[in-house]
Amino acid sequence: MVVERDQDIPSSRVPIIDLSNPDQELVARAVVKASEEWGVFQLINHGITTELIQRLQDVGRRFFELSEAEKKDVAKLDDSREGYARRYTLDLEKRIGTVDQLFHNVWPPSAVNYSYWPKNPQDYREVNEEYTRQVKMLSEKIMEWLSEGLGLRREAINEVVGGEYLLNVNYYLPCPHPDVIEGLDAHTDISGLTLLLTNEIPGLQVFKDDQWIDVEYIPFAVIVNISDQILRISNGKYKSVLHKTTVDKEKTRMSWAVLVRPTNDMVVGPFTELIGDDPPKFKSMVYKDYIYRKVRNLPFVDLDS
Ligand SMILES: O=C(O)CCC(=O)C(=O)O
Repeated sequence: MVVERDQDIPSSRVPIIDLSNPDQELVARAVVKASEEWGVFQLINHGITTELIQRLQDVGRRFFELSEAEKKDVAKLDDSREGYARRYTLDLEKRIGTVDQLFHNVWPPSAVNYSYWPKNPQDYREVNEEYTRQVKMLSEKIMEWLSEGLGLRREAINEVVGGEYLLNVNYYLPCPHPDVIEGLDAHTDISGLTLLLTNEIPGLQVFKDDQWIDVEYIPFAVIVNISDQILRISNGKYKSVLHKTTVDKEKTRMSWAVLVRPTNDMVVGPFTELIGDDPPKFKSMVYKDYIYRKVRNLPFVDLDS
């Protein structure tokens, strides 16, 4: 397949980029353009095998289909980011958001706590470790292109935002009343970059040009969201995409998000090379302080100019 639609992107369609195109400079330019204009794109022929994706989705689905009692073996504890929990939110229009979620770190080994990884299915760990290896190579390639797109060394972005990888599996039960129930309410991701797989049930929407746009389901495509920390280090050149999810009336929707994020103590702010005569658009912040403010909805106006 050739690179398609990345030179002339219709405004209502999330860019689709074919990584198998031998012209890798064209691919790199398409990734940079999509990150500047959309903050989201879909990758096809990305090198992660269909078989591995099917196995990842199979072990994830089998975990969520266990009884509540069995899933509680990996329950999230109060002060932990990791573990299994059901999440409820209420948005400004009083719609209830609900999703079952499993979080656990997948890389580096020093950040991995296997007590949060399901023991059932038995091949859960092996499959997730192999997926982590492959998705990490893909994310590093994307970060190289994004660094070069800023005129920087290719390792520059990875050195700041590539410190940890956190897996978040979302399980959205169907609901016949989509007018009152949604999945995740509108948000941008706190991390640097998110690489997302979904099952065949559509439901992801992204905000662009004042409207919500459905992200079409492309089998085995990896959806890439640029997130807050890449927005900040690029001094606003790359967008952090606002997105939300809906639930299906009849079928369970699932997604697997790998969040590529700085280590807690990393100071994140615009690269000095990108600052010209104007003051930087964002102040530098320790990543854990950024998380603290964002999860509590504390304002950033005193920090971002
Ligand atoms: O389920 C999806 O498609 C998106 C998930 C998401 O936005 C998230 O995990 O932050």
